[in-house]
Amino acid sequence: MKIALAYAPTTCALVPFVNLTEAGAEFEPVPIDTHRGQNRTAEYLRLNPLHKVPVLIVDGRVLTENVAIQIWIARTFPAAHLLPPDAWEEVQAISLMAWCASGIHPHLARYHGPARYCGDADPAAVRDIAKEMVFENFHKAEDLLRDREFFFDRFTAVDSYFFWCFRRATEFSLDLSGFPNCARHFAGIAERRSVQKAFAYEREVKALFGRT
Ligand SMILES: N[C@@H](CCC(=O)N[C@@H](CS)C(=O)NCC(=O)O)C(=O)O
Repeated sequence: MKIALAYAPTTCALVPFVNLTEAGAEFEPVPIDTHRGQNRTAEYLRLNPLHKVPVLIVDGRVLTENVAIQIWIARTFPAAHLLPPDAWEEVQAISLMAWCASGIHPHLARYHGPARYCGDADPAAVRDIAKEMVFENFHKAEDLLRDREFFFDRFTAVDSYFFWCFRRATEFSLDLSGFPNCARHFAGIAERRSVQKAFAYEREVKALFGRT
């Protein structure tokens, strides 16, 4: 099986990179320079008309949307236990990934690029609201991670997904000191070999793209 992953530094493409690595899958990351519009070329838009990363290409077939990509990885590499084996817990994990994708990520995007969401209105107001929304969601995560190393009994795809959400917030000048459980989870996941490998690859790609 030939697996390729359209990847861009600092983006949510980190999540499938980490999970494919956790699964021991052989895959080829394909670096996409979104700052230079490589996600808007005709070739890329044929893969994903919505010009987003990640895109997973499996033997020429294209899969978009992070939640679906993580489920495919978990089902294709069951030995990695990237989703809990119990049916109820499995759907709880999918619910949490959907929450990362639709409940947290859009607010992070609004905080990062408020001007895209407000026309002529004040981007600072959009940013303030986005911050409130991010924090509301991190409070939920704070409860879920109380006295826990992972969201479930062991590492799952939910951990890498939430890890990316929290990491994105650390890249903004936000005071995250009110989220000690999230910060502890973040530090623990950051130590995993899969994440260190993803960070090393990210550094490589940033250098390739001439970014610091
Ligand atoms: N719903 C998509 C969202 C992916 C997404 O927003 N990716 C961002 C990077 S984190 C992106 O590619 N942005 C570039 C663009 O929108 O042009 C998913 O969950 O996979």
